[in-house]
Amino acid sequence: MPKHKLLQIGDITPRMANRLADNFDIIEYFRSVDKKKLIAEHVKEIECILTDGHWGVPDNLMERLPNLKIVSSYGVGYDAIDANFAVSKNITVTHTPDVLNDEVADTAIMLWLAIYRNLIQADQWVRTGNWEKEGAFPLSKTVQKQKVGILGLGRIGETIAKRVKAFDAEVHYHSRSKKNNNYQFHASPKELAKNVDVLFIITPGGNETKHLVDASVLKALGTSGTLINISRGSVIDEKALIKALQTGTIGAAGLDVFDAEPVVPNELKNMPNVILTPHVGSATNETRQAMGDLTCDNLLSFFKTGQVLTPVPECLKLNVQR
Ligand code: 8YV
Repeated sequence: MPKHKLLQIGDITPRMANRLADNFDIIEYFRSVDKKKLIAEHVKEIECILTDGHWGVPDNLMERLPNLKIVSSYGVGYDAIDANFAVSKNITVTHTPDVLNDEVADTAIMLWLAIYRNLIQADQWVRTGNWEKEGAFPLSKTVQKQKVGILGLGRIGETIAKRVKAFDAEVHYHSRSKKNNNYQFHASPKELAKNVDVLFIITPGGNETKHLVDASVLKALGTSGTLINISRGSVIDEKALIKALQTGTIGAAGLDVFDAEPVVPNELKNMPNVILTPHVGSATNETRQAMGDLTCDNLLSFFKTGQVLTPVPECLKLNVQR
């Protein structure tokens, strides 16, 4: 059987390359110096794309590949892929939901605890010898019995809610619709922010949620409020966030995602009340392996059975599954 030509956008792990080796001929897109030539050479043969949440599918590639049947993305967020366009061309799009819920929720909790308990400063206190020179580290703030807000109560949001219950939190949320649970629903991000001590952002990225957290939401969160973003940089108006942190409109922020990753504004890097991580929400060996396996399984299953395991909702709605 001839192998299927697969356009690989972004990096894949050796395990993924191994799993695909028997069935796919991998054409590396981003490593190629002359991308135009590469595409021209293979334009009619490319049947599938393997990408990730960061790179998505750039440069109208879907439009230019007449034989493209499936885009399999290594990540749950697919805002960098135009899924509606894909569906209109009968191209299936898959992603990796669920297998990363626990990891991303853990990252959110890690940032929260690190901010409230001043983890970075405490570490510095020991390393710089301040413990010996100055004595005990200043007292910090407890995470117990806080009012916790979750913006986007999807699969990962629910997982965060479960975790914060262990800290006796009062859980508040805003989502597109009210859910059947014991958490307190708020009709807008602003109302949610007004009623909580810490606000976790875990709504999908994309045009619908662009700058959902703007200056007015930050003002509502208030001077002692903490913001944790583990979704997409685009959900927050980053300029407004920098201003809110500089002026004390909000208290602190834990940020795993940014507008122009991997470039992070210097203003954020220079603030002591901010903790920054380089988009590592799902980045453990175990979870990335599960995500990689699911990314490959979707491709393998598609070409074997015509079905995929985890299509994006747009594909389900329009029933393009073969
Ligand atoms: C990945 C993510 O970092 O799943 C997502 O949506 O943002 C992350 O888990 C991303 O897919 C890049 O590999």
